[in-house]
Amino acid sequence: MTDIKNPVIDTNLVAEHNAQQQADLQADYEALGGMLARRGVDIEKLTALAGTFAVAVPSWGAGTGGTRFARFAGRGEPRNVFEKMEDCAVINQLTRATPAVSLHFPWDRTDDPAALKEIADGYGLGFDAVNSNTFQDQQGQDHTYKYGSLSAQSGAARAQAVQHNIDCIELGQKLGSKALTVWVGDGANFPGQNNLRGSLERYLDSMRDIYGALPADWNVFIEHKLFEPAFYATVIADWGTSFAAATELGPKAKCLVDLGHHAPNTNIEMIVARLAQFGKLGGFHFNDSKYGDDDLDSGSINPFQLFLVFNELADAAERAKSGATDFNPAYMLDQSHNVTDPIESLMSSAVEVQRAFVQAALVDRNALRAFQESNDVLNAAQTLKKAYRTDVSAILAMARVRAGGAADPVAAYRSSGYRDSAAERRPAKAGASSSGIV
Ligand code: AOS
Ligand code: ZN
Ligand code: ZN
Repeated sequence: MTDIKNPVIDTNLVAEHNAQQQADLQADYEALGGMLARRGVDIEKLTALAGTFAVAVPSWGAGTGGTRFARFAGRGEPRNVFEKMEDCAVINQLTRATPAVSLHFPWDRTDDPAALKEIADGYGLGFDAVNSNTFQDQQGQDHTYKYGSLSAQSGAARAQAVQHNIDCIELGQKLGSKALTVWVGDGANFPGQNNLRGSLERYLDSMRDIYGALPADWNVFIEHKLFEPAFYATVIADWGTSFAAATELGPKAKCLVDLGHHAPNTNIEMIVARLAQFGKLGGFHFNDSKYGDDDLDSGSINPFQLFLVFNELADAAERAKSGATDFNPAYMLDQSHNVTDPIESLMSSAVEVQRAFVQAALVDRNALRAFQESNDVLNAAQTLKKAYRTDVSAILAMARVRAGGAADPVAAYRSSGYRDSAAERRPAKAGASSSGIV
């Protein structure tokens, strides 16, 4: 069991909750174990594997999100990075699947990174990739990003955006991060607004400066997105451009796949396979969507797609193992919670991503290969479905309980009364939101 020095939720409450669930969980676990044993699968191995899973929580996801129409504030929302960390601590304490937080600057900027790190340590939290923000202007900023940031025509705006990214790296270093994620909204709303090639050339020049400031053990993740806020042409619109940019920059530059950043029906698992094949898969922003960059909870719309993504990741991990190479993409959530309690959404989303990870490990890869080689299409497809249809909930719950988390994180959270106490402790700041349209 991983000990957390300063747990936010009373550990007795978690223990009581687990004791109440114990008999049912044990029965479900044994039934599943028996079924898996008949398939030649050892449930204990899968439970141990589930315990290794980790996905980072986005600090901005702890606040209620919004759309371009409105934001309906939630009760007890975090008002600063320290309160966001407290919420993230709850998520990890109960799920034991989110031991790191991905910060976003300047939203989460602090003058006292040492204090932030110390608090995070107490919660048992580390820091994953830090995110820069040049998609909105900040108060008192000299040059606007209205017409772009890293690719802007204005050299002064570009220099300011480069410097902001370098500042993010420096702050991230103090916190123990090892990567910078760069997403820019740069692009054009009208044909003719920008020279399409010139914009990418300027973006690359700026990124070269940022790349040059990366510490030796850091990576930079390039996040592509089809459209929004640019509605005609986005500078880093797709994985092809992202791949070209990452290749141009060098080995420390990799591509980040946000599941919501593609045209509807895009075969995202194939993008994952391609990037993994060429050593450029840096990480993920997990979420789900129906139409565009909806930032819905992971697995809420298309859980089969999430499973197929993890099926490619499992394949890539197996290949890396046999080739004795490294394969370690960063897993992060990037969601906007408009109508749910963000803590509940982030906990259940982390569990959904973990579920896909475990289901992918259930795929009988030898059988799949044999069916593929003999062109037994139906059985190849059924091999994937068999793993996907297996309800691994008891494995996930058992892994949580063994690690000190809650059998049912949402139920335990609700019974803790955390949201009520947060609402009392954190009266809303009028008109303020450090999260926003994502
Ligand atoms: C924007 O659409 C992206 O998903 C970025 O990852 C962004 O930095 C994040 O969503 C916070 O706004
Ligand atoms: Zn994202
Ligand atoms: Zn997005």
